[in-house]
Amino acid sequence: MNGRTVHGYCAQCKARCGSVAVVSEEDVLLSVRADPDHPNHSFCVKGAAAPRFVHDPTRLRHPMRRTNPKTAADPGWERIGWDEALTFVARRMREIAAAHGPESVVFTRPAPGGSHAGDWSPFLDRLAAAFGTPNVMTTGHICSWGRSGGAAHTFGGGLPTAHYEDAATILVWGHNPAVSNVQTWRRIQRATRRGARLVVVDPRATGTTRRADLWLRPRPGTDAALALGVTHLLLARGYYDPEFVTWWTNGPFLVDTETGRLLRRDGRFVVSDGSDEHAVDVEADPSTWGVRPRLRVDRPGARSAFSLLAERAARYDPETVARLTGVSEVDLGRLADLLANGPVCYDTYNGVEQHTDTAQTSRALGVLYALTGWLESPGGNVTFSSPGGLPKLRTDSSRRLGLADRPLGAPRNGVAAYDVYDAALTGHPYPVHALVAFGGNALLQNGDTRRGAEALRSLDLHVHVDMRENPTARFADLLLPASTPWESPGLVTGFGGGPDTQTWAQYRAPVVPPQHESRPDVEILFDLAVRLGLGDQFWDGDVHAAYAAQLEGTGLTLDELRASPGGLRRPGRTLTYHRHTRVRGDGTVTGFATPTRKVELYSEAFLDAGHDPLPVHNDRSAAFTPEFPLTLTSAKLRQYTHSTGRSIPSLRTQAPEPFLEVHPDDADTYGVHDGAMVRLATASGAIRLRAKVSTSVAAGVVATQTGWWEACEELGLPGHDPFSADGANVNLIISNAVRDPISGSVPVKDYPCRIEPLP
Ligand SMILES: Nc1nc2c(c(=O)[nH]1)N[C@H]1C(S)=C(S)[C@@H](COP(=O)(O)OP(=O)(O)OC[C@H]3O[C@@H](n4cnc5c(=O)[nH]c(N)nc54)[C@H](O)[C@@H]3O)O[C@H]1N2
Ligand SMILES: Nc1nc2c(c(=O)[nH]1)N[C@H]1C(S)=C(S)[C@@H](COP(=O)(O)OP(=O)(O)OC[C@H]3O[C@@H](n4cnc5c(=O)[nH]c(N)nc54)[C@H](O)[C@@H]3O)O[C@H]1N2
Ligand code: SF4
Ligand SMILES: [Mo]
Repeated sequence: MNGRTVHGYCAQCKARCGSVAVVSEEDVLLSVRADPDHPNHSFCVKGAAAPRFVHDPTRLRHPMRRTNPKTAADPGWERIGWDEALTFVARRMREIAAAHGPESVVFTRPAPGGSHAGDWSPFLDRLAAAFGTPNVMTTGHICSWGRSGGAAHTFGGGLPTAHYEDAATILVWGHNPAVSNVQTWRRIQRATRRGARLVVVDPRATGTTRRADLWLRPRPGTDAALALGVTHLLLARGYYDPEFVTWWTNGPFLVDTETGRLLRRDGRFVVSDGSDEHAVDVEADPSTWGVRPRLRVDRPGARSAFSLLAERAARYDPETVARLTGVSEVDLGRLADLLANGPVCYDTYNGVEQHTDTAQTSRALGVLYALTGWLESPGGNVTFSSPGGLPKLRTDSSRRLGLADRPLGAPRNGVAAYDVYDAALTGHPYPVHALVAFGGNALLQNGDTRRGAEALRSLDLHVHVDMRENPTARFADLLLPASTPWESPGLVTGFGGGPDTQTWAQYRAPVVPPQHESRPDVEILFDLAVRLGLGDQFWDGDVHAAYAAQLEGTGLTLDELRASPGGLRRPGRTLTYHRHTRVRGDGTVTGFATPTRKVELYSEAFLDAGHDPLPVHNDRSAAFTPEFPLTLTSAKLRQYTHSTGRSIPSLRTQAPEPFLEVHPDDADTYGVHDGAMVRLATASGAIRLRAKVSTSVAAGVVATQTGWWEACEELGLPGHDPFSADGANVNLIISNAVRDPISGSVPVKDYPCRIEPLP
């Protein structure tokens, strides 16, 4: 192919693969492939489809304003100019803030996991903060909270990164990296080739389970019971690390059996060495305590957290766990044996994030992992330092929607769509009047699609910036064309995942110029900030000055990065093993950033908020009635991120239609045939899908995908009406009413349903 080659990285999902693009003399993007010299040197079909994403004929071309009411099927888009559009938006945002407070303006973005929002979302957060609203709507409550915000209730920060390179046993729980992250999958495959054992916990057969040495297939939503069952075996068989647990967890701390609170003496926590009880200073290096705490303490009035955990876990004996989860006693024992064979690292994701007990499941997994003792060790889960980054603006988040109801949960990080819908429609706890959306597709990707549409119709101002007019954007007052990542700049100061990639930094110059009248999100954000009078917090609109600020502390300059378009290795260390044991200059020990400075086997914060301080399984079997006996779950497809990509022929040929995986026994029971259309119904409605009869799911479980709405004209494949029972929008039939009381997650991965054949 003729043309120039341009190095960069693909930002279409968070794998962020190093890329080499070929661009014609006319600035047409001809091809994109993996950069073999980049540490993230694998690629996927979505990245390879980049030329089509850029030059897709159905892209938005210019800013547009609605001329018809929001109840009309056709918005009556009218072309306008950028200046007019952004002047209007800034004026209306200021008016609404003056009348109702800045918190009545909500910002939103697509999930960085499946979009290029990672390139610019720090600036969106900054704009929200500078404007004075605590409300950025995200899908965090069903996406990443369990392994980031939720894990903080056990580890003090998000789940440390699995260090596959040196692991002997790799535990992947509720995650399918073979589809959802090619870089993680590359690492895991390299590790298994050198002999690491792979254990996967997933109710569905996937590319990841196919490579597993041990595949456990629990019923959806029973993961906490399974984790507690393994915990029981680790404790009963002595397969835990007594040193780590004694010195670095709050296991030895005594709990008042009356109140459930940790005992304190002069503000210090109390341990027992078997003869005496001692108050210990958790800020100090525990080797200076002068006492070796016992793990099991049971005396009248007080017991150790470890004893209480052991007692809790003993409720989950193998027979009980087999009954609750469907995992055999033999397999449960095998998993315990493999965990005894370290180093062990683990990763987890959406499979355990989308349930009514996401928070307790996150804790159950964290506690189980802590017992192995491999945290922050080579081949375990480790914390990389990340120099650089945008200085954060201080804001008051106390009025953030949802935070009063779930102070420990996902609202600490972002606002759930259902709270925005409620606020817009009921005015509770205060009204929402405006939505400023840089992408995202809330109506397709959250339950209660119809209520969501009603809420969007009620807004005084709704701006949507996107490459395409998705069904959520159709309710906007203004629709503004965004550039794809290939037309936008991007800066990464560490690619994450491993020591080789976390030290890699790269500036991506736009590979081709912005198409049509589109503009990169980062430019639009800076322009809007200046028009809102917030230019002083946005480097007076100079994006590259902001990048320079982001690079402070990295030892790199923007000029160096520009001169090395494929990226370069950042100086300095990013990984220190056993960082919790480090003693600082003032004599305090690093420890963990939890209230007890230890990994929390026992969470007093949960207790104080009215929740169980120990991990517990929430039995949802009563939700499954004779009317809705089957469990509906959902998963990602290799070809698409969420609701995007269906118009791209190279992708759509590979995954042409929405489908439902059905086990042969259920197909028999309900009269469903492979390849025939089925009606999938819940208490909230029904949709139509093509049945794929297969043992990929266990009997009693059906699985589909989200995000079906767009047509592919070239292949003659239709779109799907996301509001109709003739469509395939699974979130149309999922209600947000039942939630995890702690995190606010919704059971989109274990939802009661039934199936019927369609003529
Ligand atoms: N190709 C592609 N890649 C993506 C994305 C995409 O849309 N497409 N999205 C990105 C984003 S935002 C995210 S958050 C990640 C998500 O990445 P993943 O976590 O891999 O996403 P899922 O496929 O939703 O869920 C993972 C697995 O959980 C299993 N599962 C379902 N129910 C349960 C359960 O009850 N228990 C357990 N243990 N497992 C269960 C599913 O069968 C599935 O195989 O992927 C990112 N990468
Ligand atoms: N039932 C069920 N529901 C789910 C899930 C599930 O497994 N089951 N998964 C959940 C998960 S993990 C997630 S993360 C959410 C995803 O939810 P969302 O993030 O809302 O979904 P997307 O489809 O990725 O939204 C993409 C929209 O943003 C646009 N876009 C992409 N990148 C950019 C950009 O850089 N700039 C701008 N301006 N626009 C951009 C795209 O063109 C598209 O229109 O869905 C959640 N919903
Ligand atoms: S996995 Fe695919 S879409 Fe994601 S960054 Fe890599 S090439 Fe791009
Ligand atoms: Mo996600």
